[in-house]
Amino acid sequence: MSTLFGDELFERPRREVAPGAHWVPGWLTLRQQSWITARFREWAAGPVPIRGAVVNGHEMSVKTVCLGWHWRPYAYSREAVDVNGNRVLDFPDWMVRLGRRALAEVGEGAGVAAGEIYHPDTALVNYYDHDARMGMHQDKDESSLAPVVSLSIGDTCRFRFGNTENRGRPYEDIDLASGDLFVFGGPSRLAYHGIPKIYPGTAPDGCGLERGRINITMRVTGLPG
Ligand code: MD3
Ligand code: FE
Repeated sequence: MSTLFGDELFERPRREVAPGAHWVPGWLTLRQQSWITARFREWAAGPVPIRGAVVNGHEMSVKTVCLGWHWRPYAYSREAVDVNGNRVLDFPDWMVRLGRRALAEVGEGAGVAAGEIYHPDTALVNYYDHDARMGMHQDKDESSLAPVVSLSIGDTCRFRFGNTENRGRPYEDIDLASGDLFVFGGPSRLAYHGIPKIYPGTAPDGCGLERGRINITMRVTGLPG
């Protein structure tokens, strides 16, 4: 249970987990979390409904809806050719501003080219029910190495942050809770990572989500237009 002057921000201090990988526990207020959860319900309804992407003939247990550009395994496109052919929703201006605030929070201007400002143009919004998992992978479908901004809402998960060489050790397991911010820039941008476990029933009252976990990752595709 979260309390005013509770110990959670002392037990989970912000830190740089690896060069360019910044973890800021409790960054979003509950009010922000519940507002974003309400937006998630709208996005999930369409024009491209939320779905598990099919990788090598297997549907992912994690369900994904996209903004700005539609992601399918190994490619981005404006239309969801693997779902219903509809164009995805625009990337919202409020989320561009939130992404810039996230980078400012961790002082990660370094991950963005000199003299440029962060301009995320796609967001992958993932939903994890209690039994959903994401295996260890790198995010390499973007042609830009600009930072990824990650926001978590709902149940806590175990996040496995690995190395840039392979899926195995060394890695560090971190519990990501509702409201946590993570920024992956610099050398961490190509690190292997995954979600081995969701902790059911750990979503805080007031986050807007009764069950499961939402994760938003903002990215720069590097695509034109
Ligand atoms: C480290 N999502 O959508 S967010 C993904 O919680 C993805 O839904 C997970 O991995 C989730 O691809 C993890 C944390 C994350 C996202 C992108 C990264 C970590 C990253 C890109 C590079 C390095
Ligand atoms: Fe990823």
